[in-house]
Amino acid sequence: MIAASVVAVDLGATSGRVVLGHVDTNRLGLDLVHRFANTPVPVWDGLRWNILGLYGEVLTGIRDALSREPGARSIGVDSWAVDYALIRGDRVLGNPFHYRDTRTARGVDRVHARIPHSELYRRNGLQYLPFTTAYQLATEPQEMLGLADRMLLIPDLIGYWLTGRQRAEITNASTTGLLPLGADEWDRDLLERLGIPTHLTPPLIAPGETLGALAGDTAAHVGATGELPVVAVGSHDTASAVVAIPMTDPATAAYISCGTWGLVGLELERPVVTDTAREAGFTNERGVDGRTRFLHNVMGLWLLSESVRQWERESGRQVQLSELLACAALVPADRTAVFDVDDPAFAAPGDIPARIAAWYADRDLPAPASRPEFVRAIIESLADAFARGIAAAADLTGRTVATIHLVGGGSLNTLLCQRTAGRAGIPVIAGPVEATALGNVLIQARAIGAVPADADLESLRGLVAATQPQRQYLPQPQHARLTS
Ligand code: LFR
Repeated sequence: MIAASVVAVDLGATSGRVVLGHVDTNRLGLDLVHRFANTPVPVWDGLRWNILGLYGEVLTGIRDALSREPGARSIGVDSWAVDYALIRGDRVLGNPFHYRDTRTARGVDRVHARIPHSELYRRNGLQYLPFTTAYQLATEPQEMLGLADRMLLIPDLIGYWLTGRQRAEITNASTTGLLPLGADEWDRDLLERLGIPTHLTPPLIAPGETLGALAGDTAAHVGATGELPVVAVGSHDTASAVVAIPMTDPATAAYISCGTWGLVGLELERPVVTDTAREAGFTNERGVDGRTRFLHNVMGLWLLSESVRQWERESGRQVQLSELLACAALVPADRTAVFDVDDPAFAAPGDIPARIAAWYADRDLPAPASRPEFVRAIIESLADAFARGIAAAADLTGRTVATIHLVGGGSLNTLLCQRTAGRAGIPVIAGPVEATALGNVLIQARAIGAVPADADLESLRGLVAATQPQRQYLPQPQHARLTS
């Protein structure tokens, strides 16, 4: 097999990165080329993404990657899910909304007035999340839907701008709520019942297929010398992350993909859409190679990063999270009751510490009294939600979980990893931190032949397990003094 380099673009809700991946059958390495902040913009009518700014950063990253590695063979793009742009011809009709914009509540009411969530769940398998694309589309004025001829999810929009080709990558398309379980076509009947013009949905494309070559002007701008294909990857970031989770025994492994969100669950061969799974808030998202991501969305590191932003706003000074975490590790675990991290009160940007304090006050419980105590309460509450999520996933599927893989930014948080192992009573294997970018790289590598075309996810994960650093955390008694 030939060693190859590919370019992975990974847009997260708080930061984006462009990396070079180097792959052959025995090697998997990443070079971070360009990292940039993703700062949403509050406009009078709601919270929007600065999509053109992000695209500019993507181009800078690709140009830098190609100047470092002119022989790079392909590009793949992934991002957070559910958000979209409406397009007419080649024009984007306005900046896409952020899924944390509160207008989505109106869409939920409108959709559920026509179709209850229990019926939607049987069709699309998705847990109730107020920002699922179907609800967002229900807030669009009719004249906007009438004007548009396409809806493109964020990675599909970036792919369109890079190549001129409009497609919907299937793992991300499954987060719209408009894809029926198990079918590779849009749910036309559902679209019609929701009053969404069916022509808005682009043809689907699967991970591993080629979207198209970099368009001429773009190729010149980024310094591409030959034809450079953009390859569809698991364009939903969580789909890419799960590709790179080093689960050596998928039958007994659970995962937590922990960044802005904590996605807690299992990989299954088939969806589970029982009433109990729906009531427990479990989703069945489409994975790469037809797998099912059976998981629950937990609020994730958002609580921590948004608290830090609030403290920085208040003090006008930078807050060092690493110092806070070290202090938080010294706060006794039994000093704080856990709070419900999934309470919708924590979803929108703003003063999260005040909302946490209010959560405790509303229940006559003592609230954290210092920043380290807030941080400890967040960590304990996240670890508790993670442990409950794993137990529920096991229960709903009849599986026994022997190992929890924790990947993404959260895998660097020793206190979180330790407390998750402690609360779950199951060993946690932390890493890789850049699972999403690695998953993106691996699917490109398979598409261009740098690893065998018939390599299944287990062998791709074997490569991750053999090459990427991981750290094991064993369950410890609840009150043990923690070192970080
Ligand atoms: C993680 C993620 C989740 C999705 C949320 C919103 O980055 O993609 O999987 O539920 O963001 O898009």
